[in-house]
Amino acid sequence: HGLTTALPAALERGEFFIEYQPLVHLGDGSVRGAEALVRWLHPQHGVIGPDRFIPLAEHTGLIVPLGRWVLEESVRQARLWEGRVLDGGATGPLRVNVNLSPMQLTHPGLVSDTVDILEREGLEPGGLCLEVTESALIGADDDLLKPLRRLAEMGVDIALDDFGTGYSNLANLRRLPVSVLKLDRSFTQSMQHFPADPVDLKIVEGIVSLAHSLDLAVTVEGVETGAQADQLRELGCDTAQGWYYARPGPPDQLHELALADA
Ligand code: G
Ligand code: G
Ligand code: MN
Ligand code: NA
Repeated sequence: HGLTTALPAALERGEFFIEYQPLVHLGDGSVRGAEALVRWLHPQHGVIGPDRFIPLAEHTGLIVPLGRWVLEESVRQARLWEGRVLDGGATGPLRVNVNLSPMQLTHPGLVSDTVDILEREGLEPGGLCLEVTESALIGADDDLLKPLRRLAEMGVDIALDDFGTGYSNLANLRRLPVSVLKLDRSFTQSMQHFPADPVDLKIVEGIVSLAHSLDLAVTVEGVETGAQADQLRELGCDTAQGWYYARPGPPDQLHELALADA
């Protein structure tokens, strides 16, 4: 309908923008990077969230050029943060996480586009993490995994997003070129009540222990309270994201937070 047909012109006119939600190290509270979350500033409807237009862009294939724009913009931003935080005395660079749709995974230009963008902007591959949902990789064959494997070999991190929402085949994790598990928000929400459901605690504990034994880092989403952060830290999670730390916001929010605790 209307929004779908307006998407290509919106991309041409530069109506998309990106907000960044900080990723915080649970051990010491330092800001380590951010997830890039795209929005559409529609001239009539105002700001439209990705849940409303990403499915439309996937349906028409516009997700490929839109995703490439998000990647380019995010990598450029990570490079800008790098200069600002290192000059400001922070201990390390800020990394950027970018979401990939399933259709981008099967697009033949994924690896070369990513390499081109990293080289053009001058960002080390380790400054980028690509998030792929668990459901996109369920039952993935080698052809689908090959580009991700190439990127991982170059040093780009791959995160398994929304982990635990699909019918997780834990044994399958071994063959995926991922280095980060992003535990779905639903696990964090189950820790809202005190005492938390002991079975949920056991499940998270088990996932963390499995992830660490496979050399995967664990990021938790949707952290809204300090009590949740404490609980998740105790369970061994490495990194957290959520309103407790910051809402998604403009790029300057990130280096300001990073420098505030530097
Ligand atoms: O920003 P918000 O929390 O409303 O994001 C909702 C969903 O949109 C998230 O699941 C996120 O993964 C997805 N999303 C946000 N930005 C992008 C993007 O650039 N590409 C893709 N494929 N998904 C995105
Ligand atoms: O990639 P993903 O779909 O997980 O994107 C994160 C989504 O979760 C975004 O829509 C973001 O606005 C939302 N979100 C981020 N932090 C929180 C939080 O602490 N609580 C809740 N309920 N949602 C959050
Ligand atoms: Mn994500
Ligand atoms: Na997610």
